[in-house]
Parts: sequence; structure tokens; C-alpha cells
Amino acid sequence: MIKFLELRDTKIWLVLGVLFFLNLPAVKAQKPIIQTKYTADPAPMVHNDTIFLYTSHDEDDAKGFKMLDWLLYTSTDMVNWTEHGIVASLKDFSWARQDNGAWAVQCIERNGKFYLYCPMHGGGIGVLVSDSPYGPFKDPIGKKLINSDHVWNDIDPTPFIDDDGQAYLYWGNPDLYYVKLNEDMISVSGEIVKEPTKPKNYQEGPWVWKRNNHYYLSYASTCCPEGIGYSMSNSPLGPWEYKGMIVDASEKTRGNHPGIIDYKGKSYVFGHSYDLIKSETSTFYERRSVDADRIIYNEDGTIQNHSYFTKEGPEQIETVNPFRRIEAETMAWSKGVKSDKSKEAGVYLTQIHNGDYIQVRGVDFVKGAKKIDIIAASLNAGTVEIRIDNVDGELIGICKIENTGGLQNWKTFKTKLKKANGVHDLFFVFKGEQGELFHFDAWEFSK
Ligand code: FUB
Repeated sequence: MIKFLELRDTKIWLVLGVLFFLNLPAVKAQKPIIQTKYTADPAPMVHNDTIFLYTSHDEDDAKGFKMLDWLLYTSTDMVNWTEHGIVASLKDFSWARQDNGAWAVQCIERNGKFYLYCPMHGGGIGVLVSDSPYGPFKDPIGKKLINSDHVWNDIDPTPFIDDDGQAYLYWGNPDLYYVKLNEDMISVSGEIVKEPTKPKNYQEGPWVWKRNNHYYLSYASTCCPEGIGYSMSNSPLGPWEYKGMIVDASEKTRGNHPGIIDYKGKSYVFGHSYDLIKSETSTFYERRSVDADRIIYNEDGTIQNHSYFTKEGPEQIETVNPFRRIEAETMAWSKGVKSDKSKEAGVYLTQIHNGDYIQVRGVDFVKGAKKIDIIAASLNAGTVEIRIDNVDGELIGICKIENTGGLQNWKTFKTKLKKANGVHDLFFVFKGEQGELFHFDAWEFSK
């Protein structure tokens, strides 16, 4: 027995030693996937090889639900996400009376147009349309799309188009409703139906998709806390047979909301948690953050269970090419910084203070990056330390940001680097003495 333990311990130390000396760059995401804003109700959509992730938005000062608009993020590698800012808001509906209640949206493409189904809690469900997934989105009907006598329950719309072209909209808390949509996607066909066999554990947040001829209905399940469960059917209209939890309910969260996609040969579940706000304070605020994980289908179409969203998240699908302009709001992780949007710069990073940083995962410097351009605007001087592998990893350059005469006076600052080769996590670490240092818009390496 003693011998066995000694042998086993030697093996463990050997593995740990090899890992330490290899100093492998981390290639997995940290959760939650967005840190510059509080995001909830993830609605991922795959279009042209890119994931468009629409989310609802818990305001930074939210105590209970304070939700005015919807946000958009994109990714091509599942770990680095680019923010595109507010993509739609309550103000896009001239008929909407409320100034709160921008709950869970979902976007779907049909015939080159993008339809965003937007619930306004207590005010009905509206639809917006755009020629681009980035917007701008406009209200094509000027009234509620779903106008029922149970308006308080009309939340969390999920659109689905079957292979025969018939489109459906599902929604609701605590019951599941559905209605057929006409081909124009902005009008309904027939009556609203309350799903008679309420799927087991159904709470809210339905998400419907089809895979290998199985119909799936996933939803926020059990209460409270909510996890993510799912049912399957042979038809888009049920009956739905409960199959279990994709992500178990956990004391670590409270509400939840699924978004499920296939992307580049793998499958993913998105949900949300309070992990970010909990890392900042022990007081409860309705400030959620989107998480993501890989899911695996079994042969019979059922889905393997996760006890909770893992800290590591999904593997990075492809490396980042740094030899092109990359927006500063593209990142896998950040500390301290926030994002904002202006006419001049689009989305940029703001509220940058001494010691804050952003991390971009899996950047491929190939045979060597020798210079970097950083686009910033400032009223104070500061520096950007360019480090690899870790926030206090090897320093390959320091870029001085001088006063540009205004926080929207953008200038390009050029810096020579100690040559970096191969694939590394890249860290921009911000340093300076005077409060808020500068705004950061974009960066680009050259050889
Ligand atoms: O985000 C507001 C509401 O909370 C959503 O509509 C529900 O799905 C729950 O996540």
C-alpha cells in the first residue's frame, strides 16, 4: 500500500513538473465570458462563420431588474468576444410605454433579413428587422407582434424555422405558449396556443432547435435556483418528453436562460450566472453575466449533463491573427475596464486605471511580431505594458500614451517590441498615476 502511494505521488509530481516546465499557455476561457458589462439571457446565432451573441443588459447600478436595451457580441473562436454595444433598445418601439423591462431577445435570419424578437415585460412582444445582424434594427409594424390577454407572462420569445419553411414563435413564464409565424416573420398565423403538456420543470426562457430530425426544447428549469433542462419531440408542436438537465441548478446561481448552437463542428450551451457580481460583492444585485460551455450529444440525441458551467469554459477554436487591426473591446478576460461607444471610435475601452488589464487568448505571432500600433485618446499620460502568457508574464514592450488633448482625440502610438514568436496569451496591462488614464480603441502588430 505504502509503495503504491509513493509510486502514485511520484507520478503526480512528475506530471506537475512537466506542466510547470512546459509553461503551456492557457488555451481555455475563464467564465463569465463578458466582464465589461453585466449581460444576461444569451441568444447566440451563427451567421457566416461568426457567432452573433445577443444579450439582455443588467445596468451597472441595477438592484432589481433594470434593463433598458440589448447588446451584441461576436466571436469566431468561442473565447475572445468583441463587443458591438447596444444593438436595440426600448426606444426602438414608439408604442412601448415602459422605461424598463428589456428582457430576453433572440435574433433569427430569413431570406437575408434579421428579425429580433423583443419582449418588454408587461408590455408585450415586439419585432425589429434589419438587413444586417449588426443592425440598425427598425420596428416594421409599429405595434405589438404578440398581443394577448396574458401580457405579464409574455416574455422570452424564441423563433424557430422548420425545414419545411414554417416558422414558429414560442415564449412564456410560467406556461409555454406558441404561435405560427407567417413567412414575413412579422405577422402571426392562427391563434396563440398554450402548450397543453407543460414540459416537466418548465419555468421560462424556451429555446427551440432541430438536430438530426429530433426537435429540442430547452428552458430555464426548476425554481429556484434555475438550471437548464430540456425535452425532446418528434414534432415542433410537441408533445415534449423531458430528458433531463443540461446544466444543473446550483446554489451558485438563481435565474438562468439557455442559448444553444452548433458551431464549427462542436455544440455549445450558453446561460448566465451571478459569478462576476459575486466576485465583487456579497450583496445581491440583479447583475448577471453570460457563461458558455461545450455540450456533447449522445448517439440517441440526448445531451450529456454538466453539473454547472465550468471555470475553464470551451476550448479556443482558432488562434487570433494579430497582424490586422483588432478592436480593443475584443478580449477573453479583463479586470477593471468598462466599454463605451462614440461616433468617432465606435466601441472603445474606458475607465482604465493603474493595474487594470485585458487578456486576448491564443494570439499567433508566427515567426515574430516586432512592432505594435495602439490607438488611444487621453487627457493624462500613461503606458500600456505588452506582456505574454500571464498578467505579470514576459514584458515584450511598453507603449507610452501621451496626452492627445481630449478623450475623443484618437492618435496612433507606435512601439518597437522584443520579438515574440508562436502562440501566446496576450496581456495589455495599463499603468499610470493619475486616475482614469486613457481610452483604448484598437491595436495592430506588424512584422
Ligand atoms: O432577464 C429578465 C428575465 O429573467 C428573462 O426574461 C428571464 O428568462 C430571466 O432570465
